[in-house]
Amino acid sequence: MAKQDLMLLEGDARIDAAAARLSMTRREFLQFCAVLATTLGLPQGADAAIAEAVAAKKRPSVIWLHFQECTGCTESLLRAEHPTLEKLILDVISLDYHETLFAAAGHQVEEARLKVMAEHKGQYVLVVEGAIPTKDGGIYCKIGGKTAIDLLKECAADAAAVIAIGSCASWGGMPSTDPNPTGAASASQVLGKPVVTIPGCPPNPYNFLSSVVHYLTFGALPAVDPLGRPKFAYSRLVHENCERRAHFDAGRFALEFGDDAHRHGFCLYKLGCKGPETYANCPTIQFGDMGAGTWPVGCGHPCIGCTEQGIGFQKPIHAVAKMKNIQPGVFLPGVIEQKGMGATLGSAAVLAAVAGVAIGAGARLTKNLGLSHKAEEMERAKKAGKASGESAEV
Ligand code: FSX
Ligand code: SF4
Ligand code: F3S
Repeated sequence: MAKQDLMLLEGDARIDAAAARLSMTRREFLQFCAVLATTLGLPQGADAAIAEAVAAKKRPSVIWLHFQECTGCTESLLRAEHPTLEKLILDVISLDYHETLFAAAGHQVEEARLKVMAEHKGQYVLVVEGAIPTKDGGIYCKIGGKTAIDLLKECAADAAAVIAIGSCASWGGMPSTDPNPTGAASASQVLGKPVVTIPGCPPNPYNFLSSVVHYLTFGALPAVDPLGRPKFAYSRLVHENCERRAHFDAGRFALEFGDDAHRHGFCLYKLGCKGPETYANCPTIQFGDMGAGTWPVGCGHPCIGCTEQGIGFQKPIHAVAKMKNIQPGVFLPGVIEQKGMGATLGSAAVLAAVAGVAIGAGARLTKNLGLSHKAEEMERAKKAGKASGESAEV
């Protein structure tokens, strides 16, 4: 049984060994386990349980299948800028079959897969990357003479758990975009049963790592929503935790890529940001461990809703999002007031306070969007009037 306190791991040589394997100090390793526990929303003591599980090195055998996709899921795991992430993933799992990473080829690889399946019957974890073409008997994706449909069913039959990684395997993703010429379907559709899904194109490697660590620590994958998505990662809208949310609430929007508002880091809603209808933790965990701002909106591009079926690769990029939740965000970063356009912070605060109390959040939203129209007019007037070449205030 896992020890409930980090103090109890004091002097445990396995912790030092695990830290050394990952090129971390003992402190960094324990801190990392604490971060994973927090990401997973686990109670006190879970950090010690995670540290003990990772240190014990009981790595589940993993068979990783590739179907219709770009291999971005694998790339995002392995090309993570933080070397620790890749090391950790390969340390907590035993990646026994992976078509992209295998040095061997052909019959040798097929034999390896069958061997892993026989030796770890009922115990291995099956990871599925890519959609499965179902049209015309599944002939549009064949590996070793077998269709993706047959391979998936064969490997899933004796798996302890199935994880669909990326939007393609989770709900069809890009290959399933209209008119879906190959009949691309999700792993769960082909298997006819729910599987754990980690959508995103690519998905965030931390969400995969956290799910696997949960499995390693507690012997089960994390709690999921009705779409099979781990709740710890997909229960909040991107819009709820977006660093530009204060601009949205203040009615300050970029109207064109490269305009002053865009350069000032204002909200991208009017450029088609799908954050208000997309569930994902991108703004909180970000990508690549490169520091603040390393996620689509942080880089100045609207969220395209890559995790959401019916939005990513389906809804036009310029189409404005449907507002699913207009409650204030959990975390609202401050706004550095910029000169020139939009509402002042003071006026936005008064508006928000008055409107929030008196006419409710829905009306407040309407007001705020109205406020932006004023800003739009000002922006247009400014553009029409000003000589080109004038530099923006950034
Ligand atoms: Fe690519 Fe994976 Fe997108 Fe799909 O990611 S990053 S097309 S979700 O299956 O390789
Ligand atoms: Fe962020 Fe997009 Fe929401 Fe604006 S609309 S606050 S850019 S998620
Ligand atoms: Fe995808 Fe939007 Fe996150 S495009 S990566 S869900 S910010």
